[in-house]
Amino acid sequence: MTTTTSTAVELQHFIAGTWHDGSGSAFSSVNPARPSETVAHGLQAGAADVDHAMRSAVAAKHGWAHTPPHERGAVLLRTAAILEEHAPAWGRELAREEGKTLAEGQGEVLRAAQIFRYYGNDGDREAGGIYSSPRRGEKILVTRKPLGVVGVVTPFNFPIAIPAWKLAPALAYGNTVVWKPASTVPLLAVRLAQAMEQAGLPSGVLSLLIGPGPLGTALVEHAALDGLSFTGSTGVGRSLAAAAAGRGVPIQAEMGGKNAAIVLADADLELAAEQVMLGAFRSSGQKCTATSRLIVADGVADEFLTMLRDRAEALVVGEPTDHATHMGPVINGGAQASIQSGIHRALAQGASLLTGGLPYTDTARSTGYFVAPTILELPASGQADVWREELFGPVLAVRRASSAAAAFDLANDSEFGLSAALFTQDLTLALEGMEELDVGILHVNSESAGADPHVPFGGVKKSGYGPKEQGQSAKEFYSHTTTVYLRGGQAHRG
Ligand code: UN1
Repeated sequence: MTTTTSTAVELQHFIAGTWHDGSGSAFSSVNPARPSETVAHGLQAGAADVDHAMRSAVAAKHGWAHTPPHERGAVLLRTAAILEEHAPAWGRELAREEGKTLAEGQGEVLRAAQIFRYYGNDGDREAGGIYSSPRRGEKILVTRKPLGVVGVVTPFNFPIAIPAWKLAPALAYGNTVVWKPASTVPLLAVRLAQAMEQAGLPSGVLSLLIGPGPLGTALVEHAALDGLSFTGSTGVGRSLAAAAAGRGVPIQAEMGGKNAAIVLADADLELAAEQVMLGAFRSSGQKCTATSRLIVADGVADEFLTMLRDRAEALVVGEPTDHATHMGPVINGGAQASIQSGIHRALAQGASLLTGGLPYTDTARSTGYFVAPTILELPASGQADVWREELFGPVLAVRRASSAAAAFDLANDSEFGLSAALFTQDLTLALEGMEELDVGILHVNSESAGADPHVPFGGVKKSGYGPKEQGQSAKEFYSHTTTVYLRGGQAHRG
């Protein structure tokens, strides 16, 4: 469905097994490193397209739910192979459209393939349970069935991996899907839908609609929707959750984080410095799991902050598709402005700037949406919005702690509880951290970001709403149980 003009790709929407122009207004995505360069353009999907997609998902629902799980899995496995084959090219497109580095872009396409492979094989694993009954001649079975039509709303920062970890389980467990990706990164969404089309996904099982936020609202308000999975900002997640709750639709919403790295006095500082850098600055800090707070033990703070500053200053920031680059731009001008204003506010509230903070002045970077890797040390007390609010950019806020217990308290000083990274070589302190830190994901001696398809992913406190993602949690969200009391059809003899 796509034709490449000079550089820009023409976008269409995938509905009922074919590619259509949208019924909405014109839009385009741009390269955030060189915003004058259009990556893809087309017409947005509109409300009529949502209805068309939902009707096609309803029409396909029975057939897909009754397709043997092994056959559904085979489509996912073929998708994985197509993603692997195209990882070099699509990873480059991802870097061009989203701004993460080439290595991260290509790695992300391969990660999507890995997720499809995991769920592609899940039909061959257990599909329920069998229990004994307190009554003679009876067994109790717990079977699983799909929810039906599931809406999927995904953010810009992982244009193919986050869609993969929603679409793959939704489809593996027999749901049909209507998917709305972030309109800032439509091209990779198109690539993923093309891969599934080529893998033989039956018509109507997946629809892709590209458009602005209100499309997500139209989805959640559609009478045929049976479930919704969302990843994105806290504000949008809460409003979709409220709308879904009002209609009795189950929702899974993965939202904000203000994730801390805690470096205790006994930590291996080289290891910690390397991992904190990755956590804070990879993908320009645009991960819900990124490290945006650092809590460092008093005794090692000066030494550690010097190590960190030197490393941050050695990062190569620039063109994402250049192999030497460590960090690219942020997604758009709005994000750049809001991150810069968060930095200014922190300085006005008494933070001291360890490195970064200022806009780039060279021609190449000042025309793109670049933000310098920034480290801010905060005063011991007082108001500091940067300690609480997610900036979603390459900004690390630092506080010092006088003891491990004080460090854990500081880490918990957040309405969010997605992930944390704890650096220590002391097993007792690691165990204490496991007990004390209120997070959904804890990394001991590794960076705060990262996820694997076979284990639960998601936060506690206000980071998430509804069931977590991945592993067993995905099965629990994307299917429901039917408890079957099973007896034979004849009078019980003995
Ligand atoms: C990761 O840490 O590699 O939106 C993945 C996000 C998360 C995914 C993080 N849902 O950043």
